[in-house]
Order: sequence, then C-alpha cells, then structure tokens
Amino acid sequence: MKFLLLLSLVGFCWAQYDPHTQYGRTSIVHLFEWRWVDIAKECERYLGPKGFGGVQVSPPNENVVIHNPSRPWYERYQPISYKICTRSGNENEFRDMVTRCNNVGVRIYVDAVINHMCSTGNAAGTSSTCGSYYNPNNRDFPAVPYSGWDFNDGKCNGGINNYNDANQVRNCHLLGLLDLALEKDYVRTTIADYMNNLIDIGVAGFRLDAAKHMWPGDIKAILNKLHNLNTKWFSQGSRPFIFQEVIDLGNEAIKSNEYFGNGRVTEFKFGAKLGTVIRKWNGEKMAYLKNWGEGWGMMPTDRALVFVDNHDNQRGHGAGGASILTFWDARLYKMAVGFMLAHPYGFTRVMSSYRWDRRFENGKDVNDWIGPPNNNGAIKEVTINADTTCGNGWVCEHRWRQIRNMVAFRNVVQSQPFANWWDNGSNQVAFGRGNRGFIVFNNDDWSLSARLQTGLPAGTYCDVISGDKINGSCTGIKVQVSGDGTAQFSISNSAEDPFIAIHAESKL
Ligand code: AAO
Repeated sequence: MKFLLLLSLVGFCWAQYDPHTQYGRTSIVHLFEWRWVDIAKECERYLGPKGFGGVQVSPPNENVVIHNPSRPWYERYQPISYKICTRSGNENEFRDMVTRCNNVGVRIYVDAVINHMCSTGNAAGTSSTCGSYYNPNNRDFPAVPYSGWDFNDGKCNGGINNYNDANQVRNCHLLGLLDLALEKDYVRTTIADYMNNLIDIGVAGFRLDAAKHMWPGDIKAILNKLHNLNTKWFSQGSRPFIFQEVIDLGNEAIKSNEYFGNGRVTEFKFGAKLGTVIRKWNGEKMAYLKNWGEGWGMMPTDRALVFVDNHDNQRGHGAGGASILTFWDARLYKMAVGFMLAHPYGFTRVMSSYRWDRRFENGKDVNDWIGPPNNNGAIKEVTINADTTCGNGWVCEHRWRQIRNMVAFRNVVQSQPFANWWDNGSNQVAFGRGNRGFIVFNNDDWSLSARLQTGLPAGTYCDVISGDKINGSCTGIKVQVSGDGTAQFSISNSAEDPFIAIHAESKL
C-alpha cells in the first residue's frame, strides 16, 4: 500500500506532465523572440521575484536566414542544424541564461522543432544563423548530418491538402517543410542527442512544435531516449516536462488524446472559445463559463497546456481565428488572461509579445511575417522604462500590473477548489478559490452592484487589478469582507479594467 502510494506520488511529481516549477509557482511565460541575455536578466530582476515558474524560449537551434521578406520571425521554424546558434544568442549565452534563471527558481522550456528541417523553397547555400551549408533540394544538411535517407519523401513528397487524412498530416510536407523520417533510429537518436544536450545544460522541458504532424509512437520513441533532468536543480529521476503542439478544434482526423501518453497537449479550444465569450460573439455570455474546462469539451485539466493567445494565432497563423484576444485588444485581453489565471483549469502560459506594423488588407494582416525589433537584423535589447514597462517595441504583457498580479493570484490559490460561483445570467460573474482568492467581472454594458459571498476571512483587501498592496497599504480599490464572508462590489462598465480580484496575500 505504502509502495503504491509512493509510486503514484512518483508518477505525479517526476513524470512528463509535471512542469517542475519551484513550489508555489504555477505559470510560465513565452518570451517570444527574446535574446538569451535579456531573458537571464528578466529572470533575476522580474520573473523570480514576481513568482513566475518558467519561460518558454524561441527555438535555440540554427535556422535558415530569410531575406525576402527580411528576417521574418518564422525563419526560426526552419532548422538547419542542432547547433545552439540563433539571433537570440550562442551556446554560452544560452548556458548562462539557463543557469541564472534556475538559480532564481525560474525554469527554461525549449521550443523543439523536430518534425522537419527547412523548406524546399530555400536555395542551397550558407544563409543560416551559424553559417552552416545546406541543400534542401538534395535533402543535404551536413552540419547535422542528415541526407536523403532521413526524410519521408518515400511516403509523401507533397504538401498537406487534407487535414482529415492522418497519413497526409503526418507524412507530407507541412508548409513545404522537409519532413523528417522519425521512424528511423538514426533520426530519433540525432534528435534525442540535441534534446539531451539541452537537458544536461539544465532546461526543464520542451514544447514539441508541430506534434500533430508526428506519429505519437515516434515521439514516444524519442522521449524514451531522453536523460533525466540535471540534478543540480531537479530531484533525482525527474523526467522532462513535455507539452505537444497539437491543434484539435474538434473537426479533424487527429485528436489531442492520441498524445496524452507522451505528455501534456496545447488546448487550442481554450483561447478560441474564451475569446468568443469575452467578445460576446455568437450569443455567448460569461454566465456560461460556470462549467468552463472539461464541461466545454476540453481535454482533462491535468493534460492541458492553456493560453489566451500564442505567437501564431496572435497574428493570424495557426488556428483559432478572429476571436483570439491579444494585446491589441488590451481591455478585453486583460479580462481573458485574468479569467484564465483565476480559474483552476489547465497549466497556464502567459504570452509576451513585440509590437509590429499590423496592416489589414481584405481581412488579413499582410505584415504577419514581421520579426522582432531589430537593428539590421540583430534583435534589439529589451529595455526597461522607469514605470517598469518595456521599451524598444517589446510589449511585455507579463509586466502589465493586471497580468503580473494575476500570476501571483494563481500562486496564492494553488490547489484551492473552484468555489462561490455567482452570475447575473448575463456577463457579470464571480468565483473564488477556496478561502484564498475571489474575482468579479463585469463585461455587461451596465454597472455591477452586488453583495457576494467571497469565501474569504473578514478584513480589508486590496484589489490587485486596479492597484497593488505596497508596504501594507493599497494603491487601488479596497474591498471590505465582513464576518460572514460577503463583500459589496461595484464595478462600472466603463471602468478602465472592469474586474476586481482579491486574495489572501492582498489582505491589508
Ligand atoms: C512559412 C510561410 C509558408 C511557407 C513556409 C516554407 O509562411 O507560406 O510555405 O514558410 O517556406 C511558422 C509559420 C509559418 C512558416 C513556418 C516556417 O507559422 O507561416 O511558414 O513557421 O517558417 C498548422 C500546424 C501547426 C503550425 C501552424 C502554423 O498544424 O503545427 O500550422 N504551428 C507550428 C508553429 C509555427 C510554425 C510551425 C508549426 C512550423 O507554432 O510557428 O510555422 O514549424 C488548420 C489545422 C492546423 C494548422 C492550421 C494552419 O487549422 O488544424 O493544424 O496548423 O490549419 O495551417 C480554423 C480551423 C482550424 C484550422 C484553421 C486554419 O480555425 O478550425 O483547424 O482554421 O485553417
């Protein structure tokens, strides 16, 4: 019995579903296109102190350099070799980042592009971030090395025309990208060597790019070759955290649950549906969020990696469509991220973006390719303004007070049950997490005024959306919880942020 208990404990704590964040840290942030030197500094000056659990970094391996258009962000999804050598920095800088972040309790998760190499559309040459030669036409990548034998051309030589055909999706060329033959032991070992190098450096896990385009069994075979995490920072026997990018909105051949055996899976329904609700499209109302999560046809909470937007669908790539909320719709976006972070469903990832010259023609952003802020191609430093926001074109949503404070809220209410739901039948809703936190939203076109059961002990609490608790006093709205746990809430529909959140550590 004791042994079984221990086994299940081991299964939970050391397995591929566990992000291995430090105790009390419950979210990660995607620092899209940041340089390693900036991430190292951000871990020390911000993410560690503010309770972030980890960072998803852009692909660290050598990629093709595209000049037309000029240095798009997406060139990083076209690998040339597994050398750690990109616009974000070299291997020494990567190692320094991993060490410094781990030392302040912030984990690093690598975006692993292992389904394919670069596109057939690139001419042979050395236009790559480390100068390695490649010839896509001959399937020649000597810096790995891969040759014609290592690709799936024998099974399929063209693109994916039908997402209802699993064979096509997994054997053909996604977007013209050369599809690796992951059933070959040489290819599996080569990829595992790359990932093991990163594990030994100290990363905590991986996002598996385009996992939908790989057979789950091939992924499993690669994962079986991976080392345990570095014992300098992780307990003995810890397995790398795995989250697989599988887009399953419910209408195609490939299902998320085929991948559960390997690790967590990205839940794309989450952002698409939450965006629809907060925008009040299709007759949706926040009141319907009462059974959010599995009740909305989403995967089991312990398998889900959730987010409001990602680097693809914030610019019209990938899936989710126009309902996806992003920093461009800041007011609604903050509510959506606040809802995500307050709600117990899934493991949460916050997006952190850069601004670009968005320009719509016929409903499509023709500048969806624009890369990060740069000087002649070199990524610009993330500078920090006096008011703690970022400069040089970096949006840093994770530094917005409302978002940063909700990351802390989620830490404070960790493992507390969903409780005290209230709604007005429309778009005014509230819920708590046990006796540790409570949040109220007004997304109606009229004011909210209600006395609600918060579940919290009596006292005066600081609303962490409109302000901060600093040195025992509150720079925002104060909320009085009485002895019976109820409090009066008033939220104008024209408030800058029409929601209020209080928690055990915002008590004055
Ligand atoms: C670039 C150019 C291409 C060119 C290529 C090669 O844009 O025109 O052919 O170079 O020269 C990123 C960029 C791509 C870029 C690529 C390589 O997004 O634009 O291509 O780098 O540089 C599919 C995959 C998914 C993938 C997503 C973008 O399933 O894995 O496309 N995401 C990851 C990364 C992404 C990266 C790659 C993969 C490649 O996050 O950044 O690409 O490494 C359906 C399917 C989805 C499918 C979408 C889009 O979705 O379900 O699986 O995603 O189509 O093709 C409704 C439906 C929904 C549907 C959606 C869109 O919402 O309900 O199911 O419509 O039709």
